[in-house]
Amino acid sequence: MNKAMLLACAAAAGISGAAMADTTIDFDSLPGGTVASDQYRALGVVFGGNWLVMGPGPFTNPVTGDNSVSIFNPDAPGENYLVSIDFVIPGTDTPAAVPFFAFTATDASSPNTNFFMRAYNPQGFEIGFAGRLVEADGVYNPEVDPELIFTAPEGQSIARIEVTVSALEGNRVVEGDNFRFGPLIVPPCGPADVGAAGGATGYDHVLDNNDFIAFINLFFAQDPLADRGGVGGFPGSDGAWDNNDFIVFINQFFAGC
Ligand SMILES: [Ca+2]
Ligand SMILES: [Ca+2]
Ligand SMILES: [Ca+2]
Ligand SMILES: [Ca+2]
Repeated sequence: MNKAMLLACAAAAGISGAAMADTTIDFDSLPGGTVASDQYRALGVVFGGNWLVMGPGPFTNPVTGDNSVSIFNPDAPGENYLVSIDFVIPGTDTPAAVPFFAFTATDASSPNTNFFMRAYNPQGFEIGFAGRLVEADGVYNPEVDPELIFTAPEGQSIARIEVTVSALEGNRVVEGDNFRFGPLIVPPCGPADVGAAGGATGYDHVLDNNDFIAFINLFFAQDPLADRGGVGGFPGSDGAWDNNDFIVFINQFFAGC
């Protein structure tokens, strides 16, 4: 391969990397000893449970920078433990979702500690997981500490992650670094969320007048999205656009998110 082709390949790789628009939380901006919780809301992430920032120090195993994060039960390190991650629209309480996440577990207190990250969609259903057994060698070694990556199946997204640390014996502590995810999207607020600002067709995780305007437009355009009711006002499409569709839409609207 000649030099021009190499440069072209490098440029193409750079473009595809940038297009992913992912975000990495490296825990390096928080002092060691801090529990990560709400500090990354501006990035769209809220940590739940004991995500204890570690470092800098000789017994810390970060992937990048000086800091890592450890997960364990602060009251009983010898017990199995569960923590969580919820995605939000940056700086708000509005739920959000992502198509993928990644995290690198770098060390454990006990050999063969089970580390699992389970992904839940905006409706609360588990859609998959990433996990592995983590050794207790006391070092970060990329050859044995690969980045764990989970990508949502086609048509799905990840709103919440539950992380478990478990082992047969010894302390249940897993250390890791670089929580990576993206890009954040706003999931619909239930089936009635068919409108956004200005009455435009779409969704914005808010149920308001815009959804009525958008629904009425969809109805008169005989859009399949508006055919959601049949005889008797029961949910389901019947190939007719009539009063039954309004009954179902109004019920869905008042049912909320
Ligand atoms: Ca770090
Ligand atoms: Ca390791
Ligand atoms: Ca809406
Ligand atoms: Ca109908």
